[in-house]
Amino acid sequence: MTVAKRKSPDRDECPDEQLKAHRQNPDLTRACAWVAGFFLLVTVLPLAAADPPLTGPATEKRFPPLQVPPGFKATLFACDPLIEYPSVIALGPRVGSVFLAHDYVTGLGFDIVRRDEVRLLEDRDGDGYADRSTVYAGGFNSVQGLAFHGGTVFVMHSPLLTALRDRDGDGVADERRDLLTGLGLPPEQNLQRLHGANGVVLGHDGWLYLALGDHGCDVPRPEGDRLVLQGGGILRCRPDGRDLHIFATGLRNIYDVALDEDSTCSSATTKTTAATTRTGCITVSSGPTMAIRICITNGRPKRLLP
Ligand SMILES: [Ca+2]
Ligand SMILES: [Ca+2]
Repeated sequence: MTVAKRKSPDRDECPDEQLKAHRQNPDLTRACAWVAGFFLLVTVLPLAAADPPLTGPATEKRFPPLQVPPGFKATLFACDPLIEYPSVIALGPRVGSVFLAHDYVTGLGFDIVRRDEVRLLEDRDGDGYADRSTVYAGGFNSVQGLAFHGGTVFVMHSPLLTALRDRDGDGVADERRDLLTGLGLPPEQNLQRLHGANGVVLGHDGWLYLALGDHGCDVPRPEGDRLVLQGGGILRCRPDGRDLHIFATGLRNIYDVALDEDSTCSSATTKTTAATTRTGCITVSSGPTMAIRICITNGRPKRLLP
């Protein structure tokens, strides 16, 4: 049984015709080849330029490596153009996702030319590098505190504490409520945009802990009265803004707050004298023996005194 080979027009016919044409007019053939090559380059180069990932092993070479303790590894999860002017981050709704604030209000100078955004940053293919950045919500003052818990994103942006939710799961907030106002000063009255409302964290006890710089607060409480604090401190309220009260004072100008397993708050502060400005840590213990322990060093916490 013989099988007839299928004749390929590309391999058998075209070369003969091309050879014939080349013999008749070699200059024209060479010109056509150059034109074809040029269009091939024009077609391929933009595709190649658009393909490289926005963040990945290659982009890490743009930044000096971090020095980390033995057993740790630091990688660059995201950089520009995925993110710009990042001020705070919080864990996101899925593995490999974080919420992040773009602080244009502080990052672009004294004039407010653009309001802040909360973005959802995602590593969708699981390679350890972010590959998508989308606007979750916009129109904020200088965002300096962010927390995600139970489907709600809490945003601290003086003078507001705002709660966001994405009810339909499309990655964009569709519900927004200002829970509190009067935390620090609005950006129009505070050109440096510091010393106001900053860190927010949801405690293991169900309370929201709010860090406040030394601009203090004057908050109309949902219950109908006001909470006034002169100076910095840590406030506490329910996740819907009710029951706001002062958790700790005497902390001067703190920035951010963190909790350990015993709901002991830690924060950072500065102490300025005529000669120096020093930064250190504060711990605030709650409960029946509530105590404030302050230890200010040159950036290195010492053993805290009772
Ligand atoms: Ca990725
Ligand atoms: Ca939505």
